[in-house]
Amino acid sequence: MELTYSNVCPSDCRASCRIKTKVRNGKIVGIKGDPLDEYTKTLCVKGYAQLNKVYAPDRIVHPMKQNGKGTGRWEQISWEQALTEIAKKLIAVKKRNNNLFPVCLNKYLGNMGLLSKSIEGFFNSIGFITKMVGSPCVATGVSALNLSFGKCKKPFPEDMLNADLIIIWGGNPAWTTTHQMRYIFEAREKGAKLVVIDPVLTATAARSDFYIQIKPGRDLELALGIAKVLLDEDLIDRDFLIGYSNGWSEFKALLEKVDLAQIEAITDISVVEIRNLARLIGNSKPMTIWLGAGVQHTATGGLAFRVISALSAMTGNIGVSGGNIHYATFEAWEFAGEFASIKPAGTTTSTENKGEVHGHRYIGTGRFAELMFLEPPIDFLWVAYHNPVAQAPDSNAVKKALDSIETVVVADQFLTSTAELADYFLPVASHYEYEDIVVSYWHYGAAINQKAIEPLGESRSDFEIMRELAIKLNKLSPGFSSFPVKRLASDWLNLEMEPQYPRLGIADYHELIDHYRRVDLAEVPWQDKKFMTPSGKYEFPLELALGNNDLYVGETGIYPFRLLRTRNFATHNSQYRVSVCMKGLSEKTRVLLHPEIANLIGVEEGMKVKIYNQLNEIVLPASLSKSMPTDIVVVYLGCEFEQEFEFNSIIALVDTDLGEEYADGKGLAFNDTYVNLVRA
Ligand SMILES: Nc1nc2c(c(=O)[nH]1)N[C@H]1C(S)=C(S)[C@@H](COP(=O)(O)OP(=O)(O)OC[C@H]3O[C@@H](n4cnc5c(=O)[nH]c(N)nc54)[C@H](O)[C@@H]3O)O[C@H]1N2
Ligand SMILES: Nc1nc2c(c(=O)[nH]1)N[C@H]1C(S)=C(S)[C@@H](COP(=O)(O)OP(=O)(O)OC[C@H]3O[C@@H](n4cnc5c(=O)[nH]c(N)nc54)[C@H](O)[C@@H]3O)O[C@H]1N2
Ligand SMILES: [Mo]
Repeated sequence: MELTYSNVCPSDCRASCRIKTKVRNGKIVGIKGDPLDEYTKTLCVKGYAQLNKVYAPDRIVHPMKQNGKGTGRWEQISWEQALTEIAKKLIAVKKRNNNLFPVCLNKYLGNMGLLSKSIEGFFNSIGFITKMVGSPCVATGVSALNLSFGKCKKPFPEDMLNADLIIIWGGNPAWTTTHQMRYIFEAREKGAKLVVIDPVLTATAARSDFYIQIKPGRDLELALGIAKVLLDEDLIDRDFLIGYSNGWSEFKALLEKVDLAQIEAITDISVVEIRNLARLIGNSKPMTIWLGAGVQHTATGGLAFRVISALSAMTGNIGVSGGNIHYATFEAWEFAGEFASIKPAGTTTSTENKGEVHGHRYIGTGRFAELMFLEPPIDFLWVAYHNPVAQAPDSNAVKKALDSIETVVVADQFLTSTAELADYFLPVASHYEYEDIVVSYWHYGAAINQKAIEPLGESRSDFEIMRELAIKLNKLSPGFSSFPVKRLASDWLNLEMEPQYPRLGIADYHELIDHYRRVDLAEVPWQDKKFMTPSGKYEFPLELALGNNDLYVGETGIYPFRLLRTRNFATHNSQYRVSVCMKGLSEKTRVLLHPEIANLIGVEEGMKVKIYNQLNEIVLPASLSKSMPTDIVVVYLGCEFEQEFEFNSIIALVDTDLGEEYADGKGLAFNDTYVNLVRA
């Protein structure tokens, strides 16, 4: 018998594709894009590969215990044993310390389904713990836009069709946001121009009308140069500046002092080129800017975002159709907060913080070196929806921390490099194996994810794992957890979705099976020009003190090349790389460099290069390209399956300039890593 189900890809991705899943005799036999969703009606290469990923031979579907971290001596154990032992550890920690601060949660966005919040719910239910919070991804960018606009809003993705000029600044949608390319191409056919600003001639840059090869981390200076020309040549919108912005006169005074020759010297972009770009920006109406991950992963990324957004404000491109900033919006995620507001058993004193029970100890995500020095120290770590050994900066520091923690539990589908250092591996079900809901932070589409097949082997959803653990804890130590274990997953979904129902025009989330719905955010944000800042106006960044251009220059003396690790079309962060299904598709990991550098160190195409810095050294074959700048090298993220190393072991933990405004901690400047090269 063949049945069709509605699913949705829960990856941390802009697309959140709706999927139609064909199931025969309990097995998935086909997946394709759901035609109901005009935006994501076809899937990306990773999406189609999910069919193989679900049944991949290396997927782990039984709980396991490792006899000595990193030894590989795993034994299959029962859920009963796994949950009992883990529960006993938690009870012991509390007994020993009288609190649960030695328990740490490290979670990110490996799955954006609503039920993922059950993990926070569970930990809230047992007490105040240590949480690694913030975002390795958007913290800097969201903070910056929050400061400028009061809230990070964006237009409908289709609004790009109305633009006369599209600037893609530090992003590579041809690989990371493929669905959007259709609209970019269509806008171009209608006459819009496409500008790409990226140190690398990416697949997106290759399709642009104008490509600016910027030096990494010099976006702030380029944006200031453009703003200076806009001012000098009177390409500004006075009505917006006078009526709806704050701090313009100070910002203007600052621009008056900007020396274009100095900007040219810093950015290596000629004054002529800066002028041309500024004129294009000033004379194209409407103009829209896409802000990608590249800029915000640099030390001055936050300020750069603010000055780049100021280009839109100065030219009157805010609040107009075809204008604005395309980044992300978490306004689409205003759920009831049921999981977040679970209070620990027996607690009455708790203050509200961002709708969440407060009292936990917080530490920024990725800060594993600091984690090791907390007092009281961490004895128990739960990792879910995240692969920090592969993705956090300084992998060796992460490994050291994992090694030092008494009990590490990793919930995942695959034995990731983080899981290799766990004591317990809990096998989670794939999204085809339980019901959930995903709402997109890019196009605000809300989609149901139906249970299409039974969980493989003994795998369980994270929600079931947390619920069962709460039951087990209370059996061993009555009252340990206040998690409402009787509530079914569907009850939770209904409760969390309640505030969303009127915004989606539905009364029950099952209506999403047959109906395409988007959260009712405005197609074009800020049309009323009422900003959500304290002043109610668009805020220019006043903290900017010019002359202080070298906020962070890295260790360029010893390590002359800047290293960028960027995303690959065939992998998703660290995912798909350990899965056999992507072998052969994902290109071999190579270090991309300019022939001049290759010549300097005496290597030819395919020969091995040692990339090294203060953290580590890595050997990779060279791939030569004249399109590369002569002072940077690039490695594509997530291609290193079958490699013996973690690439992030050479990536430094460098703070960005912003992040707290969104996520209790600074963002991560992955792209401020410097290396040297030598023939291996
Ligand atoms: N296929 C695929 N899609 C994905 C992902 C994936 O891993 N694979 N990951 C998802 C996630 S988590 C995210 S955050 C998004 C990210 O989506 P994008 O923003 O498109 O991310 P990147 O590929 O990191 O692109 C960043 C670009 O910035 C450039 N860059 C680096 N440093 C600088 C700089 O200092 N200035 C400027 N102007 N540019 C710079 C890089 O060369 C790169 O081309 O993609 C999502 N989609
Ligand atoms: N050098 C460098 N490092 C970077 C970046 C960079 O540009 N350069 N980019 C950063 C960015 S933007 C991001 S977003 C981060 C991403 O870093 P991560 O969040 O670690 O991303 P993934 O590698 O996708 O890991 C997600 C993990 O969740 C697992 N998973 C999937 N579904 C589920 C589920 O339902 N339950 C559970 N328990 N697990 C599940 C997957 O199998 C996978 O192991 O990486 C950051 N790291
Ligand atoms: Mo990300």
